[in-house]
Amino acid sequence: MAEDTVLAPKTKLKPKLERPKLYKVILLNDDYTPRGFVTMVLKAVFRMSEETGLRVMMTAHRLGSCVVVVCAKDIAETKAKEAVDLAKEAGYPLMFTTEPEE
Ligand code: TYC
Repeated sequence: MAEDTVLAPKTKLKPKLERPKLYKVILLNDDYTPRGFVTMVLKAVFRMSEETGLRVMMTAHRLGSCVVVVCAKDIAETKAKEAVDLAKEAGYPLMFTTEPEE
């Protein structure tokens, strides 16, 4: 091997792929949206059972907010919009927000 041959490192450095950030969809309490409507939206948009929907709705009602689901950003934003749009159509101020998980 010639003395001026440059040897390439044997191991290739794999670029580490960052894990995509997960987002929380958060249900916010308000004084106007009927409990039954909130539960219906949770069942329709987030595929919750009656029991889970009731529990999540009552948690937001008592504490002010409740995490509904944790998922990829685009899914979180789409679901939150679907849920808010259903409420708007029905004339209720029900709000869902999204935020990145720590
Ligand atoms: N607080 C509402 C009421 O008493 C019901 C409600 C629960 C609204 C949860 C929003 O995220 C909510 N009619």
